[in-house]
Amino acid sequence: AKANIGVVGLAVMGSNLARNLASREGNKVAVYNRTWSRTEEVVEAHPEAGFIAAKTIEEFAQSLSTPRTAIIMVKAGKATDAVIDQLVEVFEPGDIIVDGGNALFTDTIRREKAVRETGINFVGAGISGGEEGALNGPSIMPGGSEEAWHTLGPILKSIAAVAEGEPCVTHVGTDGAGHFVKMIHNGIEYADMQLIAEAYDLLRKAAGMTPAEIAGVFEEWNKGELESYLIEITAEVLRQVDAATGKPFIDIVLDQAGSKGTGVWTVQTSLDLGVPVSGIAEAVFARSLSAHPRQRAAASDLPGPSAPPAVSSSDRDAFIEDVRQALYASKIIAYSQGFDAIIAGAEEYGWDIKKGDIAKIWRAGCIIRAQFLNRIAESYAEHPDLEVLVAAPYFAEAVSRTQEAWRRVVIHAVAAGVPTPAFSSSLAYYDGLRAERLPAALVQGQRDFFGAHTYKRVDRDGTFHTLWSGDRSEVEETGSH
Ligand code: NBP
Repeated sequence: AKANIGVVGLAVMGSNLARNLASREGNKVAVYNRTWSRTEEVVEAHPEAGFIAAKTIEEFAQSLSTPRTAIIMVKAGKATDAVIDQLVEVFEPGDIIVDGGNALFTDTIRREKAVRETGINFVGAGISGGEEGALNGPSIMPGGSEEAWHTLGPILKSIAAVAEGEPCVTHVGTDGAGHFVKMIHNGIEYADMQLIAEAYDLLRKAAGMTPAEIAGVFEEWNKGELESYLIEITAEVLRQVDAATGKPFIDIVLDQAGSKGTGVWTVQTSLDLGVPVSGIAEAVFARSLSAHPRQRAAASDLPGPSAPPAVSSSDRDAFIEDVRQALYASKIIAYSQGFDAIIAGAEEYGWDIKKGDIAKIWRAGCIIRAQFLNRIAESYAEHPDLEVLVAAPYFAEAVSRTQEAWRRVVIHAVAAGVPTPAFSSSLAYYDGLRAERLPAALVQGQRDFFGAHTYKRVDRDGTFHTLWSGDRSEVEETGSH
């Protein structure tokens, strides 16, 4: 019998995804890996999967029923291009090539265009949830054509995570839409992690709590509106004790955060789109700062506040609750900014992205899975043309309820000298967003002064310039401005 689906690339992600596919009723899975010994290893280790193992790419193509459908899970970048080139040689028009790796969405747009010219379908699919998700059910964000989705949809639905009875997969939009949304997911993940880290840092340094005590706080928070996978695992990390030293695990880990680039991509793309994703940017910058040990050593003697405020034991519970509220408010801003980037990307690239559906497919299988996403889905269901997520009734109420605590926490952090870039920048964004007048008017005045960049007036249409080096009278610009 032939296979209805194939997987190319059998490292940890590919082999887990292949096993997930094989475990679902009705699937027969063909597998191929550049290095044959790896294929042998995977096939031998998982006889229950009934894989059809292909030694060559030609054999792989022959083992698939038509339309052939293959998911590529190789290292993003050149390896993906190499595999696509090989598959295009052996596939036929109507077949479907899926890239399930972490591709940059602009690469996906380029690849989709090139592959489409051969009559073969190309689908860039963001797959979230790491190894465990690949094996047991990831959140899947496929782009590509409607035609490809027709064949691919049922297969992806069969392996995706399930949230409240619904599979965590939706056809996000054409060409690179899926990888774009996966990128934003990862950006939001960066912001969420940084915000949680700042909450921890405040409880540790400003309130003097131990990692184990803070673990207890996160466990408590995980029962309320902050309930999420990231809060849950944070409690577990903070509870962990290092076997070798008996110290809290958190204290033996080098405090230099790594990254694989999707956070940077989110920020770079958002800069190009003109979307202020300040929470995500601060999260990326916080990792960058942490990873500069020589600069940090050079600055380590610089002074902090001479009289940092103390949190007395009687104030501790109130402080903890303030931090919880600040975390929730900042989190709302991070997601609001992430959805802004999705809206801007959809407009720029012509994708019809259903925001509520994106929130729904993130409810399970991925790192940012949380109850909270239901509230986002509901907000977009009630108000499909919502200008900005934080202004949706549910979130507006949540921010109104928490913003005083948020301010107290940022003030405390500044006074105590505890860095909270994501808390602080989210609050600044919030205050900027709601401001009736922004000092952007002054910036426009400065730009007009030194560069004759012109300005608009609040009281009438037109484009104006003041003759700053002349008699300072105003002239109206005519023509092509
Ligand atoms: P890797 O990213 O480590 O890639 C290893 C695979 O790529 C092997 O199968 C290797 O074959 C193959 N490969 C390479 Br390298 N160069 C190749 C080439 N020129 N031609 C053909 N095959 C080539 O694997 P991974 O960690 O399983 O990740 C796979 C994808 O999934 C990546 O795009 C990654 O970014 C993404 N990912 C996602 C998540 C997530 O949470 N969503 C987590 C981890 C990874 P070989 O055996 O012959 O060397």
